[in-house]
Amino acid sequence: MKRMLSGIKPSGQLTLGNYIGALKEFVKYQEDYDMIVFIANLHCLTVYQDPEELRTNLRDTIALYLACGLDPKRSTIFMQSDVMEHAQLGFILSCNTYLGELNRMTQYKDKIAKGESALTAGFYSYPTLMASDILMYDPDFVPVGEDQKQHVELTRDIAERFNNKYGETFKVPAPLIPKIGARIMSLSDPTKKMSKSEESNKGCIYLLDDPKVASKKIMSAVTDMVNQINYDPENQPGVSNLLTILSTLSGRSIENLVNEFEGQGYGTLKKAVANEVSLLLGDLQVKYKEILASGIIDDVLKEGKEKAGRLAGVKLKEVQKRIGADL
Ligand code: AQP
Repeated sequence: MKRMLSGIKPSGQLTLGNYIGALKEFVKYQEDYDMIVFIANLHCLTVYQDPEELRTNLRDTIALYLACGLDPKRSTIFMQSDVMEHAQLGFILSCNTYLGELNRMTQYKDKIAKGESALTAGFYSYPTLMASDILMYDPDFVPVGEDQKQHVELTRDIAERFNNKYGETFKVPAPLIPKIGARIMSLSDPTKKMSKSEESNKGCIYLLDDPKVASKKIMSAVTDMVNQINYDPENQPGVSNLLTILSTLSGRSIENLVNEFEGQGYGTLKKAVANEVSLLLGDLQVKYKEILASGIIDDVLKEGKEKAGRLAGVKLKEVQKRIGADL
């Protein structure tokens, strides 16, 4: 069985973007792949997190993983910081990564372009930790949103470099990008990605939003003056984003939706999106509450830590042997 690996950073409440671009896909993939899914809590620390909030976000993230349908019997679900080999391999890989490569990472370049001066060394080097998260488990595929493709490309370069220097050690993974929904945009600024750490939360639907609040955000989504429902991300990004959300949640093709809404106003499309999103949130939130009440989260994490820890222990030993750190 081919292996797939992915993680989500609990740097805030999970969003509809995380659901459509990642969680919904993970649940499908677990049917056909050996899925390894982790909660990337070390990655959150690149910017300050309130410890109490981080703890809450961690618990909510795991509960939402399970509520979305990830099955701990089929998939390995664990917390990154529970498997200490990640940080150790991350350092070894950072010694096989050039500064020029890190300087070219989009997220770093964006922050520099915005003139941010208080960036941490962890933020600068986190792509090497991400490479470690991936290469540790020899996955065949890494499912990612469009914005994360660059990280998988860097990971591939690091793996190839290491393999050339020290001998075949890591499988070189391929990114897997969903055809639709790889980039859900902000409702208030559809030229920007919907992000959990967005400053104003008007553009972002959180999976734990009250469905009424979520509907309001959708009804106020920014559209355009064209007054025609077309799928045209460049010229009509807001309307195209709404169509993408509706298509991914309803399972209907965009073409089919464009035909159905032909000649109708944006309000009708928004209502249809709000209904679909409300149904999703209502269902997820019932399951989320049941999971929190059942107390299974600790058991899931314990089992995940053991399963992932076994694989990581073997891989790190192999790496240590390759680099001569195994006396
Ligand atoms: N808007 C999105 N559309 C489609 N996919 C998305 N993903 C995130 N946002 C969208 C996908 O979710 C997975 C986990 O991402 P993450 O939460 O670990 O990191 P991120 O992409 O940096 O998410 P945020 O919300 O933008 O976090 P902050 O604001 O903290 O930086 C990935 O597969 C990602 O592509």
